[in-house]
Amino acid sequence: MEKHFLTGNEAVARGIYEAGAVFASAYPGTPSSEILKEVSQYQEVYAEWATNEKVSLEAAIGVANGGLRAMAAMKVVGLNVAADPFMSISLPGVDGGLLLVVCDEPGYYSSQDEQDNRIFAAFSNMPMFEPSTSQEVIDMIRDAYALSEEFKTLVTLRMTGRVSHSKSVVTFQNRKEAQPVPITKAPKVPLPAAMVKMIENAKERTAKLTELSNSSKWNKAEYYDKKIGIVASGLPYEYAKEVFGKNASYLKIGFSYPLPLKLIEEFSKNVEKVIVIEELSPYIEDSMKKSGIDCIGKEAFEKAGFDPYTGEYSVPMLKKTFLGEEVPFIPAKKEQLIPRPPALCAGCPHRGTFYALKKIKNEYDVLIHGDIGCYGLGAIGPFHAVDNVVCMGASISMAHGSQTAFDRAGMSKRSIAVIGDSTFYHTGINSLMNAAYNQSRPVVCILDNKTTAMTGHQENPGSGRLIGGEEREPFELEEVCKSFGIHNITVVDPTDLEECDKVLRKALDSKVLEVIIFRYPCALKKLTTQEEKAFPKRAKAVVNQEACIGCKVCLQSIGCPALQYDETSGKVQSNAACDGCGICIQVCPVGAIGKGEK
Ligand SMILES: Cc1ncc(C[n+]2csc(CCOP(=O)(O)OP(=O)(O)O)c2C)c(N)n1
Repeated sequence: MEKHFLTGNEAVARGIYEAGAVFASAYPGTPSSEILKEVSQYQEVYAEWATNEKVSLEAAIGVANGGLRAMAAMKVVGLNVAADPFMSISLPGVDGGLLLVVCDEPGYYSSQDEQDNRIFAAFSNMPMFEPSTSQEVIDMIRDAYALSEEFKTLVTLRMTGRVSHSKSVVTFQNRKEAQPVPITKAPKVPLPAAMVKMIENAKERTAKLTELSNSSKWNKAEYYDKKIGIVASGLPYEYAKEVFGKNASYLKIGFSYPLPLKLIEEFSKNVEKVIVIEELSPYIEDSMKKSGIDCIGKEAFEKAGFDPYTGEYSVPMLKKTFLGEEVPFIPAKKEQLIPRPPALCAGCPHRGTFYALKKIKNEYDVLIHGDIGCYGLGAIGPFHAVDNVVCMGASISMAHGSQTAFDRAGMSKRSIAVIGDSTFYHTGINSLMNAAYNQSRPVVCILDNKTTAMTGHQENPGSGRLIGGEEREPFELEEVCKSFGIHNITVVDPTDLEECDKVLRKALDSKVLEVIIFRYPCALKKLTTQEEKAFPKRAKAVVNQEACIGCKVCLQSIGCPALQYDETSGKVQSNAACDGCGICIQVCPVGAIGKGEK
């Protein structure tokens, strides 16, 4: 038995491999992104990036409907995109093993929402497991597939970012090939007559799963001192053990939907008082209180001055709340802190697009709808070129909506959408189809950096590679747009500022839907053979120290990390991070920046 040190996400890959899964699909998003790349290391499991989470789950459902084991993985808000197949599969169910891995993110370090997806399990009446260590991830996956096949239902493994990214020791087992499950004869079609039976079956399933949850090894009481009994799930269970040690007893909830309320009641009778420790919503606490089981939950944290409904829990937080112990906060020395606001990378092609958009924004009456990706940084300094962002794909639909309303109201205001290539293929494509068919006329800017940069360069239909690295012909965005009957499509190099300005002005003055594709690969992308030819390496920028007047226009207008101000000389210098995009050369008012070596 080999021992290894794995992150929760690596353990997911190992878990589905050992459990005999044959298919895995995902759309990237922190904290789940690493899962699929890890899966792709196992030859036995076919892995692919889906264009979005709904597609990913539906593909996995298809595999399970064929009697085989599959997994779909996504980040917390990915489940919103996949909510239709997720909710809809609850009644008809599946034949083969179907696992959904969803990585929640208390603290929303990189998500547009902090929702607690345990609620989704209760909403859909489908079982959920919640691991707190990497070994549990693997073992729960094995059980999840068995449960999925036995009850013909999707099973969700809900992780949180801390579990996804923390490492702990696991023991490897050999892969056990799963036998294909015979496919049920009756078609799984949600016709009204069939639904009556399906609803009955689902109720029966929930009753049986509730019994199972009450006796499951994943819901386990550990008795030490019985003055305090702690009910906890996920990582907060580990925090609680670190804080209370043997001064409390524990009921760890690992099979968290259906909740084992009988077991919780029994546990609460065996201890003097019960404390519930769970991040985000009071999912366990509310159910206990509704069932008449007395407990202390979120209010204890509130009394201690915390907001327990948002963000992560921590050991110091528990210590302060329950032991009154202040963990000393060591303030950082201000003089040692270097301000590092988030910035586009050196050489990022989005920089040119936002420089041009900012200029336009100062001159035209425009509403700029942004989207989710590295280009979200266009909303902050030095560009301030985005007015609002909602969720993936929303920029084009919002621009369509606002432009239609402005035009109907006789206003001259123009609407602009700014969206990345991966986000376009994710859901923006539907929005563009809608705008084109309904004949509205926003200006749609697609920032085509040929990759899904923000989440770590995952492939998408325009990136020219598959997950294993093999090259394939990319889709051409202009052809996709043309197929919607859009005629005004312009491709521009975002690092050519004059051209960007010209193209944007022309589009804003136009009376019809305009698509501008700002195309240049991400500075950090490993280029495909085709891209290497189309985008040859460029010479780095060099600041002529004699000519530089230290006006800082370059620093203030483009915020490039490859430029820095030297206090001693009072001049700007370029550094090794320079990628040669040449944007600084174009913004310098005195022509002090030129090209150096490649
Ligand atoms: C529903 C949903 N799924 C996934 C994510 C994670 N995510 C944030 S931005 C992004 C894609 C960014 O790629 P692209 O649009 O090409 O822009 P880039 O970062 O390359 O500029 C992803 C997958 C998310 N925020 N929401």
